[in-house]
Amino acid sequence: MALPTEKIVSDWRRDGAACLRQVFDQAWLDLLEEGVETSRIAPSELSKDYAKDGEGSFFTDHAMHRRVPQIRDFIANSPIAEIGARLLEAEKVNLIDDHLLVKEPGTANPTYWHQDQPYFNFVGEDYCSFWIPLDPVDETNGTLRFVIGSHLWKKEFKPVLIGKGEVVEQADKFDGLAPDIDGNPNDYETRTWDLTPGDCLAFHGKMLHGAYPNLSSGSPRRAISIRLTGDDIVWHPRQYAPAESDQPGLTPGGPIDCEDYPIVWPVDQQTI
Ligand SMILES: O=C(O)CCC(=O)C(=O)O
Repeated sequence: MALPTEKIVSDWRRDGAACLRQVFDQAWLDLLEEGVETSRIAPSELSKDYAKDGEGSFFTDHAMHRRVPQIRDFIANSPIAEIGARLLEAEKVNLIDDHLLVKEPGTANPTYWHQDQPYFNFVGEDYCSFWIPLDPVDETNGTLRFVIGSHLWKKEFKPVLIGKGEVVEQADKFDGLAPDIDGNPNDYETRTWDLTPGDCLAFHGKMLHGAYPNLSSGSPRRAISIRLTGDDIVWHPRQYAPAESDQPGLTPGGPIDCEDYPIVWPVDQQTI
């Protein structure tokens, strides 16, 4: 197993995103693919399709590990939890969400620029999303885009619906809207990576990121974002967040351990 090197850890702390090459072998990818296809056949009530006018499909769903054994198995037993612990330099790692993001060929929706953290019921810095593609991806079929260093701006922007760009108006206590990155390309350093299955992208919760549309004619882009947190994360309910913000067992400012946010690392303390 290829754990992140010290250089990768320091790159991701500095830049807010890093590419981890060939961290999942074919057996893990096969299991994940089986889980993703099973999830797509039986979507949950949290699923959405953002495609404009029914052209193509930008399908999303959440928390598949609760109902799809292969996804649970991947999160509990593949290298992902240890990679998360290494990158977050954490004693304990919780799973916050597993988020399916499938952009079919011929889908004009970009993924709008956003940060992840404002969608979730917690605050802290030790948050990392691992975006794991099951297909080769590049700019033509929807690879991710990042604004390098934006996780250090000390700003949190209002969340938007990622496939539509509509602002979540209820979310009022933020630093306004994300800046217009594409309208001012010289003002921001953006970065993308081409990926093959086995690679993944790791990025911070306050990292401004988006993705290209999938304008290819025949290259699907199936990906799952596994979102992990480390030691400094505390409960901070936000009523508009899509995840359950009513957790009677949790106290604002206290730890997030509960059934919805299971421990995945260390292995002997797993509650997933
Ligand atoms: O897959 C995409 O298009 C967007 C992914 C994303 O924004 C995320 O995983 O946080």
